[in-house]
Amino acid sequence: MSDRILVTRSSMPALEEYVEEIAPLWESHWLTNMGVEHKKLEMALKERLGVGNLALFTNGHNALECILEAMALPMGGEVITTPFTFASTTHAIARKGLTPVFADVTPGNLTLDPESVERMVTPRTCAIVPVHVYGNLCDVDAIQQIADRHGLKVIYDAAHAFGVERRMPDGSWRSAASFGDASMFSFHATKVFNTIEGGCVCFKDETLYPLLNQWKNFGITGPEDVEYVGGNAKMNEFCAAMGVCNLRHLDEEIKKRCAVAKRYWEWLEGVPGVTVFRPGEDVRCNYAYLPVLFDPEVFGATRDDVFAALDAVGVGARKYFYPLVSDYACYRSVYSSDRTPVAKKAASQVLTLPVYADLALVDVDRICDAVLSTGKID
Ligand code: T4K
Repeated sequence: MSDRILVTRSSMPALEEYVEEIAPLWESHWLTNMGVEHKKLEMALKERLGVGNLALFTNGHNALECILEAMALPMGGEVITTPFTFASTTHAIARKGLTPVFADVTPGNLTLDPESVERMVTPRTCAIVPVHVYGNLCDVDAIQQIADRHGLKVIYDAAHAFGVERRMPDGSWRSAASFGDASMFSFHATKVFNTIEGGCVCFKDETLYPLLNQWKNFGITGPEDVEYVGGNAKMNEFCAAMGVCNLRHLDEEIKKRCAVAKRYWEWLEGVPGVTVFRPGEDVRCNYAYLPVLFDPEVFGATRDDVFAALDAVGVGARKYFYPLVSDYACYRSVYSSDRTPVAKKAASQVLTLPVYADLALVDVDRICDAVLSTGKID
């Protein structure tokens, strides 16, 4: 392998297509503050995700902070969430003056374990923030039942789940955006669908739309009125235009990712000590990440051995998500990862292998070869 292969590579439209999309901006000189491209992308995303309410943001993190604020949760209230995630999920909760409470994940797909969530509910609990980690859908039905029983809001961190759909009992398909009270998606450059930087939130309560738009624009409610202490989290026209272009190619991108993922699974599924996560029949996957667990006792090599072996042959795998958020310097004096043993074990064994639309299958073969030669399998 001559060029280094990284864990992902941003999808981009043809340069000509993007130039055509942004050319009118040279006429209008309208570059941000909810312009034409912003409106166009919001409409297209609502249609794609099958939702009535959607607001764009500069990034997924700001979208999550904003929707948490919009839910008017009580200051200091407990929010049950997962430690097996990117820093953003927990930071958003903490930065909004709420108290993150970590429940454990299920070994089946590393999303929040509903039984563990239920055990963490106290009179101070006000919300659940589950994560569809890697695009693996949470047990949305069980989580909703818990929320309904205890009167809790459910705000999904769906940063990884754009394009993921689930088959409903009547045979119809529903996007990940349709569960809970709200779902945040990230459109960062590393995501299946990107706007360079960007994100959105989809939500059930339509009265939140003006509020979210005001909060992402300094709390301005009129030419001479500022009613809220808002921030600035508006997506600009160049990012929105990137999204408009990328959305046109999304299905093709996911199809190519699917071929890459299937090749990995052909190699790795069934290998003793190796766990891969295939989606169930009732899920349309987006193949956002390719997580693999290595059990050193059985595989004969640790996750770190595999990471080093891949690095040596020019492959930049990543340890998403190690360490657990509860082990970060900013949280570990308050939390113990021993309380979430399934998440702790997964974090010690997980490696996410490269996946992106244009990754050549021959490179997948070489990566898998390097992975398997690290283990002590006969
Ligand atoms: N919730 C969850 C569960 C999340 O995973 C994230 C973000 C969020 C919330 C917050 O959403 P945003 O506010 O970001 O919209 C990356 C991303 O920056 C971050 O968006 C993502 N999760 C996280 C899992 O991964 P890093 O620090 O690992 O990225 P970096 O710069 O090391 O890039 C990873 C690889 O991606 C590179 O090796 C090559 C490729 N790459 C990177 C960039 C920046 C590209 O191909 N193009 C690029 O422009 O955090």
